[in-house]
Amino acid sequence: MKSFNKPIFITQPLLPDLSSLELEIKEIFESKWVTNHGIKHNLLENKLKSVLKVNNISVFNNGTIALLTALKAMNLPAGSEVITTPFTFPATPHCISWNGLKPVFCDINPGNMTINADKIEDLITPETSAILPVHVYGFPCDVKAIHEIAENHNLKVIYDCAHTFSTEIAGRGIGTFGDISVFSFHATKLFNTIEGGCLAYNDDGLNEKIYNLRNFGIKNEEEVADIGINGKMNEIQASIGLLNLELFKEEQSKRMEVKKIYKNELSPIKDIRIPEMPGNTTDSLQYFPIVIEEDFPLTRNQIYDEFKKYNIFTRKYFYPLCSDYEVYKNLRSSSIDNLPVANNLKNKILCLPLYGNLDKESVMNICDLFKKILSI
Ligand code: T4K
Repeated sequence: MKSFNKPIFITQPLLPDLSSLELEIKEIFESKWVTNHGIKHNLLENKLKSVLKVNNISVFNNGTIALLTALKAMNLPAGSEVITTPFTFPATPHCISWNGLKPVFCDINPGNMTINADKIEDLITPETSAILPVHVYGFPCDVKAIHEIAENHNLKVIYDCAHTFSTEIAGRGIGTFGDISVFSFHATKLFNTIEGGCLAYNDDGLNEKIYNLRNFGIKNEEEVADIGINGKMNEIQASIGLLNLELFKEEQSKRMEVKKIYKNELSPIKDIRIPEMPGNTTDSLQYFPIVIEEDFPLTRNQIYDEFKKYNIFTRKYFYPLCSDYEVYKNLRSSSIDNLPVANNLKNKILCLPLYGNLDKESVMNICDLFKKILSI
C-alpha cells in the first residue's frame, strides 16, 4: 500500500473563496474601521444568534479568551473550586486557574467521554462554586442531570462548547444550557474565523458586563468599570466568519459522507468501538474518535505510529489527560482512583482525519490501511 503524497491531517480549515474575501477586505479597508466592534463584528453576532438558537452572543478573538471571560463574568468567589473534566484541551482547566480558581477533576462516562454527572456530587464541597463540563468531540453532556445538581447546590454552569458548533439537543441550541456557553472558532473547528470564539447566554443582564470585560473593562470614555481584557474580534476575522456561515452546512454534509464510510468500513472490525451520538442530538461532525479496545491486536499507539508511516496524522486527543500535566498532577482530584475511566480511555482513543475535502478514495485508503495494519 502506497503512502499519501501529501500529509493527511486530522482536519483542514474551511476557507471561503479568496475572491469573496477580497471583496470583504476591500470594504473594510475603505471604511477604515478594522476592529473594536465594527459593522462585520456586529453582523456576525446577530447572525450567530439565529444559527446557534441563543438569545445573546458576544464574539471574541479566540475561544480561550472567551472562556476566561465567561468565568470572570460569573463572579465566582476567589479561590473557589470549579468541577471539570480532565478529558479536554488544556484551555479548559487553564482558564479556571487563570481566574484564580481551583480545577477539580471529575471522571468521565465510558460511553461518550463527557463528564460523569453521577460523580459530580461526591466532589462538591463548601468551596465549590461552578461546574465546567465539555461537550467533548461533539457528544452532549448530561445537561439535565447537571442542571439539577447545579440548582440543588447553587452552582454556576459554564459549558465548553468548543466542539459543538450548531449542535442541537431535541431542537434546542446547545448554547442555551447552563449559565453561559463558550464556542471556539479556531481554524481547526467546523466553523472558523481563523482564530475566534464566542459566548452564548440567555441572561440579557450579562450583556453589558461581557461587553465591558471584553474591552479592558471600559464602560465609557471616562469610566473603567471592571478588570477587563482585550478579547475583541477584528473585522477580517468577522468577515471570514460571515463567509464561512454560508459554507459550514455544506461542509457538514461532506463530513457526514466521510463519517458514513468510516462507520461502514470500521464498525465490523472486532474490538473497535465507534461512540454513538444520541438520537435526539445533531452531530457537529467536529471529530471522529474511535476506541481501540483492550482485546484489539494492536495498541492505540501502534496504530497511530503505523498511520504516520503512510503520511496520515491521526491525533490522540485528549492524551495526556489534563490531570497528568505537571501543574495539575498533584491535585487530590487528579489521582487515578478518582479518574479510572479517563485514565483507561486516554490510552485507547484515536481521532481519525475528518474534513469535507477528504475525498472518498482517501477515506477508503485510510480504512484499507487500518485493515492492513491489523494483519501485520
Ligand atoms: N476548549 C476545548 C474543548 C478545545 O478543544 C479548545 C481548542 C478550546 C477550549 C480553546 O479554543 P481556542 O482558544 O483554540 O479557540 C487544536 C486547536 O488549536 C484548538 O483550537 C483545539 N481546541 C484543539 C483540540 O486542536 P492542536 O494543538 O491540536 O493544533 P495543531 O496546530 O496541531 O492543529 C491540528 C491539525 O490541524 C494540524 O495537524 C493540521 C491542521 N491545521 C491546523 C492549523 C492551525 C491546518 O490544516 N491548518 C491550520 O492552520 O490544537
